[in-house]
Amino acid sequence: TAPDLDNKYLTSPWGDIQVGNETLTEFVFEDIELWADKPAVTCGLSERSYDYGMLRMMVERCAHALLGPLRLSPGDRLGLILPNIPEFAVIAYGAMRAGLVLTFANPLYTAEELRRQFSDCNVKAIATIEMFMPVAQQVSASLKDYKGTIWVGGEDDGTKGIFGLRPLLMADHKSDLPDLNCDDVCLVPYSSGTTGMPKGVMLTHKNLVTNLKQVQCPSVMKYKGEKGHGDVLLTVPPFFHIYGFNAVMNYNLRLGYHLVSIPKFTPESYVNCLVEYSPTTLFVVPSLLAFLATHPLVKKEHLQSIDTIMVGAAPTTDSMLEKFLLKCEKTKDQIRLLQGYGMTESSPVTLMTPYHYPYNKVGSVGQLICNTQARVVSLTSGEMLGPHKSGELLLRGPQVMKGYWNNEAATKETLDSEGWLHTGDVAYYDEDHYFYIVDRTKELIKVKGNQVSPTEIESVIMEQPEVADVAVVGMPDALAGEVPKAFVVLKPNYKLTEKQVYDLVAEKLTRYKHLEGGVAFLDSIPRNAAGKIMRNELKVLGRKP
Ligand code: AYL
Repeated sequence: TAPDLDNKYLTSPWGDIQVGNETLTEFVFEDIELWADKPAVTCGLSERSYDYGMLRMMVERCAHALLGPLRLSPGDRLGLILPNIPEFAVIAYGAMRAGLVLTFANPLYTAEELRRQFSDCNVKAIATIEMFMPVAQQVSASLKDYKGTIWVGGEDDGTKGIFGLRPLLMADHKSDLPDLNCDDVCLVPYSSGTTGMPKGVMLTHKNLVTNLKQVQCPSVMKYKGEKGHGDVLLTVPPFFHIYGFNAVMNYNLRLGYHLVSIPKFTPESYVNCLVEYSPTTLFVVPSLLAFLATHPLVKKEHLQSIDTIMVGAAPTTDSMLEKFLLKCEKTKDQIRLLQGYGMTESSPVTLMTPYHYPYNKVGSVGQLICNTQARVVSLTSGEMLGPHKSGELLLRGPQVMKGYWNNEAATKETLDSEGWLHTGDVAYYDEDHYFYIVDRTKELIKVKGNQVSPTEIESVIMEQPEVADVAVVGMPDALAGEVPKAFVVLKPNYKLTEKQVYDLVAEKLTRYKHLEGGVAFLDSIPRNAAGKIMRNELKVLGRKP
């Protein structure tokens, strides 16, 4: 199967399927009658659990309440500051059924990070839990035309515009639910894309539903069990990231599986879930695979129920996969280690290893999923490259975003006129059209699967009066994958210590964005003629002891 270079792109070996014309909530619950009494989503910490019938009823009531007492209108933005708890599903599907547009953020974000995102996309209401009520109140105070806060696990407080989720659902409000269009934007997650600050990624029902269908294509992803017949999935990827939201939560609830998750990862709570729920499938990021393979708390006995592990969101090494198999004393025939590759901008999946893939493809992120096309182009000439030649990966398909919210310039830079998404990743494909990710041309730093925008950290440091120039790059890290390191140029006669720079960032940004790679002072930042920071040079410099 030589690539047809004249054709100028590769197509999926799985062919094309019908794109989704359902709305997300409708699609997820389409087959629910087959498993209405089966557990849908469980909190592995509190053991709080809803079955499918209960979940759908709560979703329906939530949709009515959002348009009723909350006074939201279809198209309004709802911001979630929620960890992985069962009520995440209730509110997310309720919001989508009501025609609202969801945006979510890491609940450990600082007020500043949340304020920036939520005011950028005009959030009108926030849903959160008790622990984050103070930060939610702080953020909402600066939002225009704010309608109210939904307090999961809390009670009403009419004077402050606070609505307890339980009383909202118990009251069984009735409002007019709108007719929805599958081309409507329903989710705006934030991603820094190839450059700059995090931007709102406009995803439609069609984007998300089509991606579920593409991944579901039976030849691509197959679980041991039949639909809804007892497979238990343990997930760590957060529902507030596109991986956990679409590729895990929506995907598995659509198929009737039992989804177990924990709101906060600790080695003990995770191992406890392995023992308590005997999951058949794990969804992980590479740093969690490393945890399973190397942490002394995780024993061979804990891993016996597992037959499939899905790894995505950052590069995984072959040696880590081997270490994991050694730990469970299983062979590649007994545990399928599947990889997925994608971006927030593509809902997210574009490449996946098929359920049965040849052993000599270990290290590959797989093949193009249905309806997805790729080009690998030379970084210098932009020409389409043949097998085993590395270049920028471009992707096209019905799962690719509509564009960035309120940012035409960034949209134009990322989505070209022919609809190709410029990933900023360097990849090659082999003679069988398996893809391998080898590098990144974009600035993005990935810390334990989390996106870190160097621009965001740089802008915090730049605010300091002592600072003349700054550049942040990702340095390799055995556990986290990468960690950010800052290179700082001070103004003449000004002083700052490494610790002061570290603390400055730590105060403004959430934990995984802290400068664990260190701080170094330079006389100048290397820039090219166009003024662009030469990040590769800094990465080499940063490695020197
Ligand atoms: P974002 N290998 C190497 N790098 C990867 C991989 C992978 N398997 N997956 C994602 N990346 C990097 O928006 C790559 O640089 O989406 C890419 O451009 O947070 C960037 O991460 C996108 O980061 C799944 C499960 C895809 C998860 C995802 C990833 C969603 C992350 C398919 O099945």
